[in-house]
Parts: sequence; C-alpha cells; structure tokens
Amino acid sequence: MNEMRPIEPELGALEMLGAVERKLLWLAAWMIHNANHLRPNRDGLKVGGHQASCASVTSIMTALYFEILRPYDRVAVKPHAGPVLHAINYLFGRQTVEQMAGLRQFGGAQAYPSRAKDGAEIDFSTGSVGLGVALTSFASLMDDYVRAHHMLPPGTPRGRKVAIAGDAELDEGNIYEALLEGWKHDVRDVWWVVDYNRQSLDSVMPDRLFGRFEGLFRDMGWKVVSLKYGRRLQAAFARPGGASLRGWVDECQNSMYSALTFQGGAAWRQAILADMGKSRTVRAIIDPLSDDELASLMTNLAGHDLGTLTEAFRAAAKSDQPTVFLAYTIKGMGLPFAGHKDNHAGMMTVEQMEAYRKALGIREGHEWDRFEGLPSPGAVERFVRGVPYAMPLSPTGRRLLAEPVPLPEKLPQPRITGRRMSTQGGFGEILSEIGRAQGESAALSKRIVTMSPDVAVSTNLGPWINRRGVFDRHTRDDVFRDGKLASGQRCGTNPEGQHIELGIAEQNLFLLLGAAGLSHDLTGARLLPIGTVYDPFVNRGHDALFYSCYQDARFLLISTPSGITLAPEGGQHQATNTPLLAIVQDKLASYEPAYCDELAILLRHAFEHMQKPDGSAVWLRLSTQLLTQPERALSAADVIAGAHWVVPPEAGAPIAILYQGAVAAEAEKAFAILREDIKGAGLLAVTSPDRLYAGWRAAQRRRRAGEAASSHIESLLSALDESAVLVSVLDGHPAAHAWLGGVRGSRIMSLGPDRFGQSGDIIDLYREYEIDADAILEACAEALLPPR
Ligand SMILES: Cc1ncc(C[n+]2csc(CCOP(=O)(O)OP(=O)(O)O)c2C)c(N)n1
Ligand SMILES: [Mg+2]
Repeated sequence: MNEMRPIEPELGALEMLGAVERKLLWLAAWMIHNANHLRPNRDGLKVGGHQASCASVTSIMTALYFEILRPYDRVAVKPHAGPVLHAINYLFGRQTVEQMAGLRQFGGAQAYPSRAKDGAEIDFSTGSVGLGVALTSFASLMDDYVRAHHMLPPGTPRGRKVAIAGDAELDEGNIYEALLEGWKHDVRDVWWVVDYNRQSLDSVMPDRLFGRFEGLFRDMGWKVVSLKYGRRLQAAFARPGGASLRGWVDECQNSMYSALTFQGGAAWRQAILADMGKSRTVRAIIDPLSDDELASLMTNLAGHDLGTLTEAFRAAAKSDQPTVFLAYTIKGMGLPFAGHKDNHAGMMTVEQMEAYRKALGIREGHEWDRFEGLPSPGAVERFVRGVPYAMPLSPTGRRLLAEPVPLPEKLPQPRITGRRMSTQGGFGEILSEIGRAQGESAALSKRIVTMSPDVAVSTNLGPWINRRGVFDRHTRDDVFRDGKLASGQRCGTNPEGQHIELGIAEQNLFLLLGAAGLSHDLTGARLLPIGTVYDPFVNRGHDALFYSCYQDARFLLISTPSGITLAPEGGQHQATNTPLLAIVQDKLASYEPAYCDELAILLRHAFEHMQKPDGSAVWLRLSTQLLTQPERALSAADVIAGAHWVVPPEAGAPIAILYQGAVAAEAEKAFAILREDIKGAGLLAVTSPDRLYAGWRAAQRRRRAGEAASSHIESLLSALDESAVLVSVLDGHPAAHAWLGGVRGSRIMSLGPDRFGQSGDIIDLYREYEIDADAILEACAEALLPPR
C-alpha cells in the first residue's frame, strides 16, 4: 500500500531561506547544548560554545551560503560561528552527525573552523580574531598572481574571497595593515561582511563607531554598504510619524538598544512612549501592535532580514570593488538572551532549550534530523541539494589538486669553495642562479614567488628580483632605469613579475605567505613561496606566522640577519629567542646552517618538504657572518636530519663541542686547541635542534609502542663515551641546546646570549655574551671538572 504523504505547501524563495535559517540556528544551538549538557563530562571543566554569536550571524550565513556564494568562492568565518558553519556543511552532507555531536571533543568538530582538523570543507581556519579576515585580502592577491602567470586551466571561474567577521575583529590592528597593503595591490573581489552586533566579548561598542569604519574603508577604496534596518522597519519609517521613530532609533544608544531588546515589547513601548507618547502618528504605528509584535518590529535589523541581505549581496556582486557590509544584527537574535550584554558565553538552560525544541516542532530523539520540524521538509531538502555552493570542486570536496613541482637532483649553485661568504649571501646567489633558468629547466624557478616586507634588497633578494621582476597586476615603469639614473635594483612592476613587494608590516608578510602557501589547495596552482624578513622581526609577525602554520600553509621563511652577529645593526635588533620559536612551532621545520654547502642542501630539501602531503613549511635562520667556505663531502641526509660530525670523535671520547650557525669559526678555533689536549674529542655541526628534537621524540614514541627505534641525535652521540660531556654554542638562547644533555644523560654546558641589547662589533659582543673561542674553552674546562 502506498503511504499517504502529506501535501507540502509551496515555499517562496525567502520562505525557503527562512526555513534553512531556522534549522541552522537550531542545529548550532543544539550542538553547543549537547556538548555542554548532554555529554558526560569527565574532567569537570566547562566545555563552552557561543550560542549568541552564532545566532547573530545565522541570517547572514544563510543568505550567503544558500543563495549568493559560488563554488570557487572562499570564505573565512568568524571563529565563534564555527557551529553554524558545521551545521551548513551538515546540511550539504559534508559533515557527520558524530562530528557534530562531538563538538569541542577529541576527534569531534572544532570549536573554531579548522582546515587541518575539520577537513576539506573549511577554506580558512580562524580563531585569532582579525587574521582570518585579513587573509582573504591576501588570498585575492594570490588569485591575481596565479591568473597573471597563466597557472590555471583556461575558463577557471574567479572566486570571491569573503570574510564573515565579528565587529570586534575591526579593533585588531592587523586589519588596517592589510587594508593598506590591499589598497597598494589594488585587490578586488573581496567582501568583508561585518556582523555588526555592537557587542564583543565583555563590552558594548562605543556609539557612532560605524561612522569611523565607513570613513576608513572608503579611504582605502572600498565600497561601504551599510545595512541597518530591515524591510518591516523601513516600511514603518515610511509612514506618517515614521521619521520621528527612525530618528529615535538612530539616536538610541547601543547599550540602551541592547537592553530593550533583551527586555522585550513592554519595555520598548514604555521607552518609546516616554519620549514620543504625544505624537499621534507614532502612536498610530505602535499602538495596534502587541508586545511581541512591537519587539519583533523594533529588532527588525537588516542583518536578520534575508530579503535585504540577498538584495544587497546581489547588487554588490555586479562589481569587483572590494566591499564591506556593515550588517546590523542583534547578538543572540531569536534566543532568550538576545541583546544581553553578558551573552557572549551565555548558554540556554535545559528548560529554555526544551521550550525552543517544542516551538520548532522537533520531536524528542529527532534533534539531529536535517529537515525535522520544517514546513516542507522534502522541498527544503531538494533546495539544499541544488545549492550552487554545495557543488564539490574536486574529488576531495573543496580542496583543489595540484601536482608537485619537479626538482633537480641538485640546485644550480655558484662556486663557493674557498670563498669568504655568509649564508645570507649564499642564499642570494643560489636563488639568483635558480632565477637564471629558462625554458625546459625553468620548472622550479617559475613556481617560486618571493615576498618581503620592505627588506628585499637587504636580505639579498636583489639579484633574483632583477632577473624575475616585481609583480603587479598593472605594469608600472621603472623611472630610475628609464631616466638612466644609476641603481643596481630594478623597480618597475609587471604582471609576470615573481616578487611581491610589501610594506614594512610583518604580519602582512606572514599572512601573504599563508595565502600563497595554500595556493595549491585554494586555486589549484602550486607555488613555492619564499618570504624574507629580519630575524628579530619574526617576533613582530609571530601570531600570523603561528596562524599560517596552523592552516598548514607551505612556504619557506628566510630570517636574516640574526642574533647578536648582526652586531653593528644595534642592540634592539638582536633576537635571542628565535631559535626557541623555531623548535616549538609545529608545522614548521627549522634550520640554521653555518656554511653554504649545508644551505644548498637545505634549500633543495625545503622545496621538497613544502610539497609533501606530510611535510610542512620550512624556516632557515641565516646570517651575515662571513666564513671561509670549506671543501668537503657532506651527507645530505645528516644535514637534513639536523646534525653531522665535522670531526667524528674517536672511540670513548670524553668530550664533544657542538655548534650551530654563525659561531662555527669560534667553535672550530676552540676545538683545534681542545684537540691538542684531548685527542679523541669530536666536533658536531648542528643544523637543526628542531629536527633533532622532533626525531628524538618520535623515536621515544615508537619505542613506547614496542618498536626498535633510534633517533639521529642518539646515533650521533653514541660515538662518544657514555660519560662524555658536551659543550654547545649558538648565537641564540642556550636553552635551544640545553635539552641535548637529556638524550644520553650527559653533562652539558650550553653557551649562547641570554641577554641582549648591547651594540658593538662581533669581537666585543661574542666576548661580552660568552660565545667566543675563549668562552667555549672555559666551558670545556668546567665541563671536564667533576661536578660540584
Ligand atoms: C586575537 C584574539 N584576542 C582575543 C580573543 C578572545 N575573543 C574571542 S571572541 C572575542 C570577541 C568577539 O567579538 P566579535 O568579533 O564582535 O564577535 P561576536 O560579537 O559576533 O561574538 C574575543 C575578545 C580571540 N579569539 N582572538
Ligand atoms: Mg560583536
């Protein structure tokens, strides 16, 4: 027998979106509720979640994802709307109910959208507010880059880069750095949709701030679309007395508006009548309305009006001008704590959730059902299936696929043996040689794109740039060259150029590296991005570096000059902490070569490692210290694994000197003297404490799992006597090496500047901070004495 199917009412386009919006709001709230109230809590810690932040942006996200966005568009969603995004992907069939129910749990959906942990449906990870927003602008620049270099199949649609931002994100300085840089590069097809609920975490925004935003964005060449009132409020304003009502709402302070929203219709009426009770026309608008109807009218802001939103987005889509939408919203809209200033981490009670479930017609036990409780579930399901944005871009969903760039066995390189060179100089020369390649052999050089925050020439990118040119969508003349004015550096721009010149703001460098380092996934064109920066100013961009690594972006960071070895540059530029940052940063393999033969091995390795599915970004810390380049045979595998014996110890040797980077010559000098007394001593070159440490930890893990495993550092140190002592030295904080004593339980003296800020030449500074040959010998003597 055929089952009788209920006849479903026809839904109009906006009703359909309204049904989806209701479902998303429910699912987001339910995910958070489930995580906090229904799952066993083993450690008693609050789980958390942001129902109010989700409710604030649900209409905006419904309009975008279900009506406006197209598959090639890429979106960064404000961190606290993670559950709404998960719910959207769930409706699209790209998210499992187990992941949803596991929100914030080990293996479950992430609190904030994460490319690495949530998978292919997430375009950009977010979390540290402001960075995801700015990243969209740099992603647009990289889209321009790969198009200008003809790296995409013909006809590939150009996607828009969209940030769905919280209004507090506009307080972050990196937003304005990115706006300036975006203006310089004339970025286009970028939308920032601001969920303008005038609330952040603990505070309500100062009034009239929107006026500042409008001016700032306009000055940067953006279109500003202010979406303040919904269609019902606009209709009320158009009636006799409406202008007074509008004036009253316009003047209503943010905190007052929020409080009235929370209190509801009776409070609205009282407040309006207190100010305009004598106006018959105003009364004619509000008197016929019930309290609930009045509350609904007064909170009819454009950011919750699907018709206003879709219309505004469609109109803006006609141009490629970057556009900011200031969409007025109410934090917690539709939920019991709407408008309350303390609602950021507020959560519905079990009773409130129960009432909400019943009001939506969702049966108990069917809370996760995709279309449960909707007016025309079948029609909504068909609609969702046909949404353009839901179309996959590749067999892996929203990730595009890009073949790795083939690498030569050895990188082209200049003659180095016997010359006095620095690693920074060597880097410039090797890159210049790579840049010389033409035709068939240019596969590698074509995919390299360099970028630097105003320090390109002083980090030795000059020769590469002279060969490959500076990128800009627009060709600009080289005024100096055309005027025959002497300059070693070309400065015109053209769309074929392969260097992107940035202003001095380092966060922008790391965000651009992030965007370029995701190009293979986001555009389908694989790039090998190289960013150069002064080593101390890695600190200035560190949050953005951390963020780009968190996204698993693949790039090569060159930080140079580094440490106190940049001596005459001044004390403020002496960073001692960067070798430690290099060890602790996940998804970033870090090295500090001393000589250019090691550097050549590591550069090739970097290009390979950046492209491996289980690889990562790579960081090379370089120096301006001149060293006479040795002639020797090196094991590339050892250099890549993090250390190699320059002089292997003799069996049973009681001591070894370990050095890293620019201090090599001091270590060699001390070692020559040490060997006069202790014949069997060894000299170990450390190219990466980061890789050594990672290898040691991995071996420990494998041994705990019952495997026989040894790490590179364990194998190297096993050449020494069991009671041998170690003396290590680097131009960086000595804690970067101190752990090496733990590998075999060896006594270790680690030398390195743990203070900074003194100007001088290298001789004075190495003495002052105890990393010269004398200090190394003193440490050897102390190490060999019996422990006190
Ligand atoms: C860099 C950074 N600082 C602080 C936080 C903690 N935090 C999370 S959300 C938030 C306020 C967000 O307000 P808003 O962007 O307006 O979002 P909404 O009101 O929509 O929740 C803060 C301060 C963070 N995530 N990142
Ligand atoms: Mg806010």
